[in-house]
Amino acid sequence: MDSAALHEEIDSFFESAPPLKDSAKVTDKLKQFIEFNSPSSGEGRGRRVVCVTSGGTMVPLEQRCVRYIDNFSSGNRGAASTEYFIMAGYAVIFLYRRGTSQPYCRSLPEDPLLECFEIADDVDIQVRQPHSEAVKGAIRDHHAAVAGGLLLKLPFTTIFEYLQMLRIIALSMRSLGPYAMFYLAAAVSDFYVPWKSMAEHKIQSASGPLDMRLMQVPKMLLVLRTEWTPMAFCISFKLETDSKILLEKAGTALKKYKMHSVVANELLTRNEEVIVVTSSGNILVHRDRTRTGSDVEDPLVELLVDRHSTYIKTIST
Ligand code: 9Z3
Repeated sequence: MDSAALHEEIDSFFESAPPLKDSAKVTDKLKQFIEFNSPSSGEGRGRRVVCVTSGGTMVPLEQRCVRYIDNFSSGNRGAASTEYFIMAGYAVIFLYRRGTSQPYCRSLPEDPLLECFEIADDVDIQVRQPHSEAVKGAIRDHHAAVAGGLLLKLPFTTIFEYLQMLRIIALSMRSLGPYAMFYLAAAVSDFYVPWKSMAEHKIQSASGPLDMRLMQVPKMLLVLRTEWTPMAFCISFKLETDSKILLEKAGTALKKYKMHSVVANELLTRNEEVIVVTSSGNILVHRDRTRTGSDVEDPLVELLVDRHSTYIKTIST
């Protein structure tokens, strides 16, 4: 596809998307967060800022949505990576799917409110003993990150919200030059129903089998990389279930979208190992199997932070 056709598709995607609720509020929050952490900030923070995307995007089939198509992602990759980026000194814009895994909450049980707390003497709420350390740690670390201006959390649900927010974030991060990084771990829909041609009301099953034509979601990665934030360090992810095609697909994405690296992962082994595909070769990264509870995101983020440092040095000389 040539560039004019891609731009036309992207424009038509955004024009037909339902307007983002709270877009002025989101832009305002971003402005403050980026100014606070910017290298040129009077407050002298000068932190690198990474946008971590996390969770799957949802494609509604009806405007008053009862049915939808979803992309699988628990959000664990994004949540864990956010913690490691903050530990490495980055400020993180966490663009996440509502209801998916959150930074600092990964070790809590599935229903933390009901499982971690109990009523004491019919009056006070207290933490149940087995969860006490995990709850304290989560509250302390999360509070430190948010109050310290290191973590901004922005939720999305649909593919329309995700791409509109990603564009706003990218345009806001432009001023950071090479200190900006994108870590695009969200599982993004490939097909969608344009808002204007979508049924308003619940599709009726009495009308028989459903025929539906889905449009291809325009690939925004190249535009993000070359136009929205041309100086940012960009990492995308490639997910496949068939190992035979994974590396080839990741290599194609690297070139086609001019990414600095593509992290290739297979669905079944994604928590054990990933392969970082770069123009100078592939690097296998796996979790430290000698430590129980270790994360693959720990060495992965370490490697990417290192590469980001080299990138900043190359750009500034
Ligand atoms: C990934 O490949 C992520 O690593 C996972 C993480 C979604 C597998 P979990 O959230 O899993 O920890 O459960 N994300 C990218 C998937 C994706 O949609 N990539 C696009 C593609 O493959 C490119 S942007 O076409």
